[in-house]
Amino acid sequence: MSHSAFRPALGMLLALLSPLLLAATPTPVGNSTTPLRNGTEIRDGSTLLRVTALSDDILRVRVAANGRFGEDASWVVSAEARGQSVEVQPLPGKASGFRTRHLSVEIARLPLRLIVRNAAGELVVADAIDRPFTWHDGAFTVRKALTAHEHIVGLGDKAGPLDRRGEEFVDWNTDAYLYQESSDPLYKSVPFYISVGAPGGSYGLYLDNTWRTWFDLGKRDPDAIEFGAPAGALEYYLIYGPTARQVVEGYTLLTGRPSLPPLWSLGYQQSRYSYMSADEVRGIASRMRHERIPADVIWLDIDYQDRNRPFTTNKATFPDLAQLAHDVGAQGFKLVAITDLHIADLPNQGYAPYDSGIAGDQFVKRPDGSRYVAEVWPGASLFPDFTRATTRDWWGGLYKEFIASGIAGFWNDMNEPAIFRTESKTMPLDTVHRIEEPGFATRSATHAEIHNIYGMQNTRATFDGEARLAPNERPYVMTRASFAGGQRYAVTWTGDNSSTWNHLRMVVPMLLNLGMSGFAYSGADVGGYAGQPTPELLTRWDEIAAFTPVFRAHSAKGSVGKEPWHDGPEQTAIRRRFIEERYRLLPYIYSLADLNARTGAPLMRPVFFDYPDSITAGCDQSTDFLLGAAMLIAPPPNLEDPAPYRICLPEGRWYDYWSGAAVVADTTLTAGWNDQSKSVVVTATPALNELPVFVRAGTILPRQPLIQSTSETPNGPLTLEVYPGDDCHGTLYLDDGHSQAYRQGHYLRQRIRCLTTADGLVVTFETRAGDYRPWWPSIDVVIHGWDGAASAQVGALTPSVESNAALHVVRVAIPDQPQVADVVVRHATAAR
Ligand code: MIG
Repeated sequence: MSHSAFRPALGMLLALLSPLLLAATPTPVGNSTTPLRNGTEIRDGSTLLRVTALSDDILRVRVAANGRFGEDASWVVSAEARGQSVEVQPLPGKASGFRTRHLSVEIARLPLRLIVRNAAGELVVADAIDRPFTWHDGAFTVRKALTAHEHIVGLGDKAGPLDRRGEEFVDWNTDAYLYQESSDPLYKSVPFYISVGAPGGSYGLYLDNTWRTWFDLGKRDPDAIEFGAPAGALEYYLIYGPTARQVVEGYTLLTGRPSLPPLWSLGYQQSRYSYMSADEVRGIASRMRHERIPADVIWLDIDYQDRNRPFTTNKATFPDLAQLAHDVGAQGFKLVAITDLHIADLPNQGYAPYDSGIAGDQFVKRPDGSRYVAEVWPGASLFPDFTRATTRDWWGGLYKEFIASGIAGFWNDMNEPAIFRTESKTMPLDTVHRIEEPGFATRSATHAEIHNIYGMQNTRATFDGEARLAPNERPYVMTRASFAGGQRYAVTWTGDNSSTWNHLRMVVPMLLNLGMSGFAYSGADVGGYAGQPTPELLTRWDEIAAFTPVFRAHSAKGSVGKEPWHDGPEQTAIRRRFIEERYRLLPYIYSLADLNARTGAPLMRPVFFDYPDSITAGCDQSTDFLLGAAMLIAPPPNLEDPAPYRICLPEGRWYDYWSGAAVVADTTLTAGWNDQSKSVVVTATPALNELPVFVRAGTILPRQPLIQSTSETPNGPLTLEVYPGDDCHGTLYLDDGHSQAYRQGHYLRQRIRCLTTADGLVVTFETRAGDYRPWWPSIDVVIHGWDGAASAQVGALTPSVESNAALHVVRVAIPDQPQVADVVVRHATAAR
C-alpha cells in the first residue's frame, strides 16, 4: 500500500477519535489524472490542479495546496459565467491534458506545470520550469515564462507607461492624494493583465482573488511573470486571443460589461470641489450658455451637504435641490451629486441614514462585535457592510429623495475606503464584514479579504438602488475605488491627479490600461485636480480629453478652477473649439458606446487593439491612442514644448481629420513582430491650437450639427464623412439617450458601407435595426479625396451634388435612408 493511499485512512481514524479534529482533516495526497468532460484534474502529492474549458478560448485554473478546493463563489465572475463549459478532447500520446478547438492544454509533471499552445502548436503561455507554484503559510506565488516579444497591459489604473513589462505592482485600493507616476498602489485593483506578442498570440490572465495580490511583470526575473496573494484561492482564468481585442471580449464576457450610459454623460462635464451654493451652480450653468461652451453636467461635491453628512443638503446654501435641478435642467444641464459611503455616527439626532442603518444592523464591526467607528468628512462615521445583500438594498434606498429631486447620477468617492487619522489610511485589517449573499456561504470575513472589493460593492449598491428607484432610466455612477468587474456598476476617474504637464502625459496610458481592463468609461480630472494649470496646460488638456471617454474637468479646493473660460478669450476659443468637436462627434462616440455594451471593446484603445501588426521597433506609439478603430489621436510626446515628432500610422492610407486631406507619408517604417507590415510615418509640430488627429481610409464617420447640450435636438442633416478605402464602413446608433426603451427594440442601428468603383463610389445603407425614429430629416454624404464634379443617384432620385475643389470633397444631400439603399456617385466625366 502506497503512503498516499494510507493517509485518508489515517484521517478517518483521527476523525473517529475526536470530532474536534474534524476541522483539521488531513490533506488528501496521491498521484492521479482524472480526465473530465470539460478538462483535466490532476493530483500531484498534496497539490490538486483542475483546468477546465469554459469555452474554446477561456480556461479556468484552480490549484489547491491542501488537496481541496475552497468555495466555488466569486464577486467578479458570475455563477453563470463560471458554469459555462465545452467538451474537450484528450491530448494525443501520453501527455496529460486536453484540447479545445483553439488551444492545447498540457499538464506536465516534475514539476507540475501548465503549458498552453494554440491550434498551430505555438506557445501561448507556459508555467516557468523553475518553481511554477510555491506556497507559504497560505500565501502563494505563480511563475509563468515571459518570452522575448511580449508586452503587458492592463491592471487597471496603475500609473506609468502603457507597457507594464519590467514593473511590479500591488493591488490594494488606496486614497492616493498627490500620487505620481511611480506611485503604487492607487485607487482601484484589477488583477488582470494582457500579454501581447507571445509566439502563439495574446492572452489575458485574471486572478480571481480579492486579497492584496501582486504582479511582477519581468522585474525581478526578466524572463518571468510572477504573481501571488497572501491568502485566498489560487484560481485564475486564462483568456486566449489571439488578438488583444478577443482577450478583452473574453474578459468582459467573464467579468461583465458596462451597460449603455446616458448620452448626457458623453458630453462635457464641469466640476469643482465645490460649487458652494445653488446660486454658484446657476452661475456656472448660465456662464456656459453665455460663453457658448457646450456642456451637459454640473457636479455637486461635498459642500452641498449639511456638515458633510451623506444624504443631506445644506439648507442655507442649497435650499431646494429639486428646484435647482429643474432650473439648470431647463438650460440643458444634469446634476450629479456626491454621496460618500461614511455615515455620520449621530445617535438621536434624526439623521435618517444613521437611524435606519442602526435599525438594520448595516455597519461593519470590530472583532469584539462593536461597531467600527472612524473619522472621515462628517467626523466620527460608520461604514456600511456592502458584502451583505440586505445592506446594499438599504443603501440603494437612501437615494430615493435625491432621485425624486431630479438628480441624474451619483458620485461614490472615498470608497477605498479612505479613513482619516490612521497610518494605513483605511480600516484595520481585522475589521469584520459579513458575507450574506446569494451564491456564497454565509460567514464573516476580515477587511484584509474584503478591502479591494469594498468600493465595487458600494457602487453595486448605488447602481442597483438607482435601477430600482428609477427603473426606466439608465443608472449613472462614478466611482474612485473599484475592482475587476466594477465596470458593470460604475464609470471611474483616476483620482487626485495634479495640474502638471507630466500628469497630462500620464492620462493617455492610464485611460488606455483602464479600457483594456474592462473600464471602458474613464477620465482624468481635466486640468489636474491639485493645483492650477498654466493657460497652455489647461488648453492642451481640454484638447486631448475631448477624445477620451469621460470628459470632466474638476478642481481641488482653493484653486481658481478648471472652467474653460479662465485665462482669457484666446485660450477659451481654442478650448471651445475642441469641446464643440466632441459634440459634433457624438453620433460616432455613441455608436462606440453601443459597441462596447455588446462586445466590451473600449471606446479609447491602444493602436495595436485594432492594428495588431503595428507595433514597431523604430517608432514610438506609446502616446497615441484610438477612439474607436477609425480615429487616431497623436498628442506630442513633449506636450509643453512640441518639437517635431514622428507619428506612426498603421499600414494603410489615412486622412487628416481636420483638413480632410489624404496623408502623404514622409517615410515608411517596417513594422510588426515579423517586420511584415509598414507604418506610415508623418512628422508633426502642432501649435497650441492644434492636435494631430487622423482617420483611417475606409471609414464612414457620422457627425452632427453643433448643439450646446445633448438635451437639444440637432438642427439639420446628419453628416456622413466618407473616407474611401478598403473595408469601408461605419455604423449609426441612436436611441432616446436616457431610458431603458432601447432594450425593447426602440433604437436605431444601421451599418453603412462604401465601395470604390471604376467611375466613382457606391455608399450602401444596410438594413436598419430597431424602430427608433432619428432626429435627422436628411443626410449629407461628404466624400473625401474627391476631385472634380459628380452626379449621384439613389433609386429613382437624383440628389443635389456640390463639389469643392479646394477641399477635394463632394457633398451629396439625400433623404434619410431607413431602407436598404445604394447611393451611387459618379465622376462627372464618367457619367457623360
Ligand atoms: O478628501 O469630495 O478625489 O475628487 O473633490 C477629498 C472632495 C475627498 C476626493 C476626490 C475629489 C473630491 C474630494 N474628495
